[in-house]
Amino acid sequence: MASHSFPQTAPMKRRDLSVPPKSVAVFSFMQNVDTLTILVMGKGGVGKSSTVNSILGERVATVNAFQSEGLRPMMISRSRAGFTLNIIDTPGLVEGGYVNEQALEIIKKFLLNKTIDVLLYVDRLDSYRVDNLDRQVVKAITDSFGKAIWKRGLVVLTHAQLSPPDGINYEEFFARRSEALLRVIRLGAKIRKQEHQVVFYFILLLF
Ligand SMILES: Nc1nc2c(ncn2[C@@H]2O[C@H](COP(=O)(O)OP(=O)(O)OP(=O)(O)O)[C@@H](O)[C@H]2O)c(=O)[nH]1
Ligand SMILES: [Mg+2]
Repeated sequence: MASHSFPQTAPMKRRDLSVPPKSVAVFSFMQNVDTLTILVMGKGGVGKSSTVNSILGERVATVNAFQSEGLRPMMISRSRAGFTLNIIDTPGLVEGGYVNEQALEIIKKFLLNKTIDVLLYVDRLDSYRVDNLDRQVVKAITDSFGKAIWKRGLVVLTHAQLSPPDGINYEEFFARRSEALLRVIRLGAKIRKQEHQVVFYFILLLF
């Protein structure tokens, strides 16, 4: 499949919280394609499977509040009107404070012979810090799949219905959190600032 260039997507404003998750148009910028394969990755428990379910509007991926959901990636395919959407849910890349190399290896094997059109990198909006582990996760993804994967990258922020702390308003909290995440992605993937428009925002609204 040919590569696609994505227009910059503006972060949603607070008032858009009423938009039901299913109606978030992930694919509106894709034209003249009959298949789209989305890879969903991120740390453990950040809401990857919930994101998959939310995009499809079905409960296909197992969501678990209290434990990780095993190491098997899962591809779900849906076809309609000649268009096929494949979404690959993957195990968490960080468990117990470490990058899970075994999970990465399993994902790599699973992706052999598959073309990835979009990487959804999932993290929580309601976290206040980024740390070295975030950088290591991004580095691990980059080392495994190549820097070019980030050209197809969208950052998904879950747990988006929060009240920011310390009197910070929602827009500012969103801007600071997403800038911190983008910085760590740039660092981990060794993307120069001038190149950084290869990473686009996409906010997923759940609950
Ligand atoms: N409030 C809230 N809860 C969420 C959101 N997204 C996920 N959750 C909850 O967070 C928990 C973990 O979600 P999962 O979708 O299983 O996370 P995951 O990244 O797939 O987890 P692993 O596969 O174990 O790495 C579940 O209890 C979800 O219901 C969100 O946007 N808001
Ligand atoms: Mg999961």
